[in-house]
Amino acid sequence: MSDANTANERRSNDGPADDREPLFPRLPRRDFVKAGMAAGAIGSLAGCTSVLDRGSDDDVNSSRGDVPPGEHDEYYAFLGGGHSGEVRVYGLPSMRQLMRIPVFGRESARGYGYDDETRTMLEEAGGYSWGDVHHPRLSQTDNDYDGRFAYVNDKANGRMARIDLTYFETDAIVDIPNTQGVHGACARLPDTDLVFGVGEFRVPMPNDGRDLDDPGSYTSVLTAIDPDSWDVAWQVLVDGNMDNGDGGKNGRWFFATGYNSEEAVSPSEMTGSDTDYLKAFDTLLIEDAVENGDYEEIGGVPVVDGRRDSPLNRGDEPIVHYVDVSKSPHGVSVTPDGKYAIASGKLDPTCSVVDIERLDEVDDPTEAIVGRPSVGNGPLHTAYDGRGHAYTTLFIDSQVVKWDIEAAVEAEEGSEDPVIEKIDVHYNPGHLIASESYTAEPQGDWLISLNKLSKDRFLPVGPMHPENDQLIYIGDDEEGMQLVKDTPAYAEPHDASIVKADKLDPAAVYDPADSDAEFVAAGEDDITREDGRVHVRMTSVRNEFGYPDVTVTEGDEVTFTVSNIEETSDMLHSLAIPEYDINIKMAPQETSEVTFTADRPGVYWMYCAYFCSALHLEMRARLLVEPSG
Ligand code: RUQ
Ligand code: CUA
Repeated sequence: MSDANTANERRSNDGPADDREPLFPRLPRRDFVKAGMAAGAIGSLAGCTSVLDRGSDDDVNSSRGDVPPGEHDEYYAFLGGGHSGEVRVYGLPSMRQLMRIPVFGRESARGYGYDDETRTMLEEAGGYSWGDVHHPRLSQTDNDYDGRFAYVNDKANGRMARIDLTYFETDAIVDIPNTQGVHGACARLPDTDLVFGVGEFRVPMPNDGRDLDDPGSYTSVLTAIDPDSWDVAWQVLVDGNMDNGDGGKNGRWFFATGYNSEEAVSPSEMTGSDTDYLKAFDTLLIEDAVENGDYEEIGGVPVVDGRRDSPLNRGDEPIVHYVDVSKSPHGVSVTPDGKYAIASGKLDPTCSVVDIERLDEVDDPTEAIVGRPSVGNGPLHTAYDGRGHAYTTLFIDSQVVKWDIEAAVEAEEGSEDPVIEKIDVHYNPGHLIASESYTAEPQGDWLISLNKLSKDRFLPVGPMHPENDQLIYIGDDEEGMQLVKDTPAYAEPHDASIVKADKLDPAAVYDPADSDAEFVAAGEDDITREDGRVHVRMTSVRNEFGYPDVTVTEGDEVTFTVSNIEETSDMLHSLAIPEYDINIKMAPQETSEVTFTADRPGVYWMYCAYFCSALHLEMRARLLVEPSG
């Protein structure tokens, strides 16, 4: 770790290399140094971040990864959008943003949260207006992507959501009881028969006003969700905070890192201990416990006690193995061959390599740690290329380190020998992801480093900077890692998943049977009125709605069911109703529905908000609300 002197020396090297006026004022160097503060409360680590001596041009290869206009990418990348509450879809290697999928917040271009179906879904999932998406994971069959679903967490409001990859749309959200902050999101593999949400913040159980200031009694839970019904199947109560998670590849193990084994409530107390737990959940034994009735029902779901002193953890078949790993581990990921779970140290420069099979053989779970290489400062997350290499982000050093997994098992604890190479990234990387790293067979060509800070990399846009997702080519072990692209990203991507494009099969138009509402075919437009309820069923097609005028009475409850009867892909329409805060979108063959109370008399132009043809502006109709009485 560099000391303060070094940091000062580097600071004095400030400024452009020549005397020309910079086009844009460079940031004062102290702002760069501040970046290290992002290490959080661990202020003493702040000086470790240096931005000078960075990014030698040798490591840059900007011609690789070109995708000419009109050509398609080889991969999709799904990135968690952080507190924007959405998932972003990029093409790889172009890093072009292809789509945004709103998940936990309303989004008007898609009518998400505006039409009856998605509005009800958001309301039933707690009615929160935002979420914090970190970890998009994709469904797998036989440890390979099957193109069906993506799953994401809401760290803020303790929810998990499912995205249908036929339509690239959120199709289910569950508001998880007994938890605050669901962080890690992942599945039991090989066949995604359970999806997990890793509870982070410890709270009283149940959190109903009891034990307010008795932190010792707070707990966190791991939640298992049925991937089909999207209901909570069971939960396990554990000691300490949890953080990230990953599933083993053989249908049994699930791993979660944790910090705060101290069970404290202030940052300084949370980092007191030199070790924290990696928890290895034996999900089959937990399912047995649920089956045998060894649980308590809390918040409507079965909760199994997995705390260290639980009767279920006595004897030689504990349901949760508490593996002591170095201080406050953050990321954990299972190697493609399913042999090891690797936890990254965060506040310790090592990664812990846990031999999964050994968990059954050892008395002290800590003996299952078979390697502990020293990789650099602030190791956060680890990805794989399928050639036996691990790639770990070094948050404090602003680097990605490539190291050899088996060499780490051979080497002495704390050895730097397994390290093959480091590349500078810009700056302070959180997650990284390699192509299909979460499957049994990663391609080993591309890696994205999701950097928290971009600082000076882009044109300044005010005090809030974009983040920087950097594309790195890792396909050539001789040449080494090559930085290919910087991509500015709106706050704030966390984890990502990269999948071969041909494993997905997105629909070009809707199957009318997949809409909740009944399709309105050409010529079937109709209006029914009954007891102050008006139901308008109408079509939309270039360049008109089924009715040029709809007249209702002030106070009526009005439902518009609108089908887009186009069969041409990419020909969307919407129904926007000004001053009623409505915009619902209809993709080809899709039917959307919106219900509202017409409580303001007057004329309201309903229009299509998608530029669908030369007569798009003319695509409108009047809502006439007659004064009552
Ligand atoms: S986390 S930057 Cu929410 Cu996956 Cu580590
Ligand atoms: Cu339809 Cu514009």
